[in-house]
Amino acid sequence: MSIQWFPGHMAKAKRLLVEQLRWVDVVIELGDARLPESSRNPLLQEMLGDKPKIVILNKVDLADPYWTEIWTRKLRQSSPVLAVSATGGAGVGKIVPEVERLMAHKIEKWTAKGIRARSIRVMIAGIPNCGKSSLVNNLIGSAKAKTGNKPGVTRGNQWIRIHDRVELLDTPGLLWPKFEDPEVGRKLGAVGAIRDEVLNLEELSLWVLEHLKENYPEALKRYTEDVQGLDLEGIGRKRGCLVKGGQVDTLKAAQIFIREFRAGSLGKFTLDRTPK
Ligand SMILES: Nc1nc2c(ncn2[C@@H]2O[C@H](COP(=O)(O)OP(=O)(O)OP(=O)(O)O)[C@@H](O)[C@H]2O)c(=O)[nH]1
Ligand SMILES: [Mg+2]
Repeated sequence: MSIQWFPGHMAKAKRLLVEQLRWVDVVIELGDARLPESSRNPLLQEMLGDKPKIVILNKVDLADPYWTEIWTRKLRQSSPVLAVSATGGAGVGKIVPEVERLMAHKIEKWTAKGIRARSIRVMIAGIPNCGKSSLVNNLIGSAKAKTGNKPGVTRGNQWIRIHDRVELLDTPGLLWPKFEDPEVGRKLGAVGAIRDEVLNLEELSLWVLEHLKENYPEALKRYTEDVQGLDLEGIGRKRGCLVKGGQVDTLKAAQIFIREFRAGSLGKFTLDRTPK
């Protein structure tokens, strides 16, 4: 599957991010809890250098709780980690206290120098569609930042005050130009970080289907009792994607299957397994 995933607006997003970084005290690196490893942008790690950082895994409501626990423990070895649901609200209350904890030392220094403490500036960065704008909205308690169920919704950078001492910068989602491991591209496609228009949805569905057969076979029982024999035809039949002559429209079946997978209607899944 060859994917054009680094369009012009993303190169611009990267430039903007680098420019803004010098005004920023803390970076929230937002990932997708279904991909605790593959949703972390290596480009971003490079750009951040030693800037204080909190890793937040969003969409925990869609991820397998067993793996969320394992991954948060693992990631916590290198930085503070929180697992949240930006739309459901779980864990979001821990974010501002964690930012304040990270900044306590710097604020003390400001005070010692007689500098009036200014707001803490927090940048929120991550792959497209991982819920950055939703998280901003949850933190301010209103729908100020535009969100949408597809990648590439936020285009410009936007500062928003979320607390009397904290300002947040919402940024456009950023991918990196080359996936060293093709599996990472498929995983990002599966969770909706790459525009569907550039994906081969049938191929992607088959890959997701294999992953579920292997790791979450129970989830596929809704389509058939013969889970291991399930294919797009079977899903299409169950979902009524028939064309003239009783043939199955496998593209339609793939679209429905991917939509159900992403929405969590099939269950809670984590695609990144054993931490390397
Ligand atoms: N189930 C679930 N859905 C979420 C959560 N957070 C965000 N979403 C959904 O994910 C989609 C993307 O959310 P956005 O907030 O627009 O994501 P973004 O990271 O700002 O996306 P870009 O601006 O395109 O990079 C929307 O449909 C949200 O409703 C969550 O915690 N759980
Ligand atoms: Mg956004």
